Amino acid sequence: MATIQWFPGHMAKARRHIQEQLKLVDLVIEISDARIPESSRNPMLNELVQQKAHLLVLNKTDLADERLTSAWKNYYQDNGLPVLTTDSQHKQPLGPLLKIANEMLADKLKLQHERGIQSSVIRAMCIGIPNSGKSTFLNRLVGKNVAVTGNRPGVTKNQNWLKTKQNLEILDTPGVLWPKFEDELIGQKLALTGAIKEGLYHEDDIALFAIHFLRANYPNVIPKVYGMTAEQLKLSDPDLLLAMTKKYGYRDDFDRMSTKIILDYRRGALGRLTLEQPPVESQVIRP
Ligand SMILES: Nc1nc2c(ncn2[C@@H]2O[C@H](COP(=O)(O)OP(=O)(O)O)[C@@H](O)[C@H]2O)c(=O)[nH]1
Ligand SMILES: [Mg+2]
Repeated sequence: MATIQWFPGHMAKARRHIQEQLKLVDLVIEISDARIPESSRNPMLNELVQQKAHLLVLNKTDLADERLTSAWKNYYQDNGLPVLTTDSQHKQPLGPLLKIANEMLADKLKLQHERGIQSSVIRAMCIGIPNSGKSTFLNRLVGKNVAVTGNRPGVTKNQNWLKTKQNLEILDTPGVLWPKFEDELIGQKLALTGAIKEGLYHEDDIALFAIHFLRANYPNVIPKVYGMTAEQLKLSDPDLLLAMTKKYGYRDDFDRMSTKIILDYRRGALGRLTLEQPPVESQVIRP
């Protein structure tokens, strides 16, 4: 589905680039989309990051199901991956990020201190698939504080650091990695959330996926948002899409209706809907 975006050559290049950047940082901040926490992660990232401190940011929580966001957080943390949940479009994540980062790197910072190194700067980089919110997150972290510092000794040329108000510096260019596009269902979730470029999927396929998902998981949405009747809800997914198209006065232009459904989902007009769930044991509510 989205294979066109990532030729093997592009992937190898992205990988090499990130390997170079990784040498410069103490902490890797992986950004994924809280609506599809697992599907919006790069399949190779764990292997690339290896022994570096690695934090997962579940971003766009304003659009995700709160209960499932905390379930996903439990799930990753139970598996040894620290998690920060945020909505970087509206919230300032610097405070919570610093707290976690300083905890994660406590040993290293203590060692530096013992060696008489006064500055306890943490160097970090953001990595994620396209559209997960890397730029938004970075902007929010550094705000107007974009005091870019150029080439440090031993630092790759043209690699600039963004300073935050505290002891955190971040590479100005986030690492972009490809999503897990080989699985059709994952591709559909990526397309619905906007991680795949327009033109690389058919709107009607994605709308049908959305309709199917909504009926199975959030059955009130279609009747409530689109005013479909109990009788119409007995139709098959494609026939329901046609009925919705007619109701909106789009005649037989189901592509137009499909685009509407997709955009409605993306802007949160269908509610806060997460498209995938962690294993059930992570879904137990914890204090
Ligand atoms: N609702 C919401 N939208 C977000 C959030 N973070 C980013 N976005 C939006 O998601 C889209 C992609 O964000 P961007 O930062 O460009 O992603 P990048 O490709 O990873 O750099 C933009 O339209 C952002 O406004 C968030 O936390 N909540
Ligand atoms: Mg960006």
